Amino acid sequence: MTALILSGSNNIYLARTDEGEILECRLKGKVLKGAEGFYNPIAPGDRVVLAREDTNEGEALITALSARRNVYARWNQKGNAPQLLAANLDLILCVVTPASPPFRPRFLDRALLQGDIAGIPPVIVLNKCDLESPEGGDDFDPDAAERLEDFRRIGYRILRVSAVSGFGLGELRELIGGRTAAMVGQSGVGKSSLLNALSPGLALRVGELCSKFDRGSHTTTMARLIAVDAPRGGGFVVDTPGVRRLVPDGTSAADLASHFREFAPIVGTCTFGASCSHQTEPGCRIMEAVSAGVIHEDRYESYLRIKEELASRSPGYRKT
Ligand SMILES: Nc1nc2c(ncn2[C@@H]2O[C@H](COP(=O)(O)OP(=O)(O)O)[C@@H](O)[C@H]2O)c(=O)[nH]1
Ligand SMILES: [Mg+2]
Ligand SMILES: [Zn+2]
Repeated sequence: MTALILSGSNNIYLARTDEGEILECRLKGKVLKGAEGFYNPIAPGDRVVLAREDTNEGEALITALSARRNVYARWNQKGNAPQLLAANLDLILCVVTPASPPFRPRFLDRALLQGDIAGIPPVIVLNKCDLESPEGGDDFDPDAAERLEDFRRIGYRILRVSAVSGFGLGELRELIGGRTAAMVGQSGVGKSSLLNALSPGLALRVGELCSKFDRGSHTTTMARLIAVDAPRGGGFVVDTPGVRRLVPDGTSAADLASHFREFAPIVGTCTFGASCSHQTEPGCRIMEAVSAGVIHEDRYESYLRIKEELASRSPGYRKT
């Protein structure tokens, strides 16, 4: 029997079988083929094969993992391994706010970068639009507005919503319909509130199941996949826990520039070609683009910081 993983922690997973039954699952044996090398073997969005022999009512064993289309991961520094946040996604919803908490473009750079590495298209979701004053004044820091406008300029779609007022939720629902999406964003931006606003009944049901099956406090700290009423047969959204730092996984210092959307068409045109570090060389088209304002200097700063992180990491990164 096959099933979709909804959530998991401490080697206990919740899975929904194709017949719609929710089962509490454990891995059969220590090793799961296809899950090697990751900090955590299974993530919400994974499809698995279950067996029910020798298990209690409502329980099953995970015997196999279906091949993944993609994974949205981050580098877990403590574990020195990539950590899965979600698998088999059609869309990354990068949730940000104009205020409370303040807009953090560097976090957004990282969330967008990881989407590019994984080959999963992102949409920027600006929640708490009810906090924006009409003049763009008090609550929405002008620097944040300017940075957000630059993300639009380089080609990212920005969807303005409010979980509180309901503004933009129809458009968000339309976007999610028929897809599996993951919400990524700092703690407090309103990921859980958006999910509850989109699907109050369903979110509540999943919440009840989590508290029934999960021991202790893990409920609030784990990613969970939730069904949302939406067009095209509905959608699934993974609510990822508040990730404080998003350290990229699946690229190297040398490949990093090609994963920055507005850098990508320029990479390779530098005088020193593919060997250009984009930091000191004469004839560097990336640095010229920064001077010309084609690349925002904050994006270049993000690029340099992430590159340094990648360069200092042990070479055993996962190649995607
Ligand atoms: N004003 C306003 N507050 C919101 C909105 N969405 C969420 N909040 C509040 O922001 C806080 C954090 O929300 P939560 O959903 O827990 O954020 P998460 O950590 O990203 O899941 C809560 O106090 C929410 O009530 C919104 O659209 N507007
Ligand atoms: Mg939350
Ligand atoms: Zn260069």
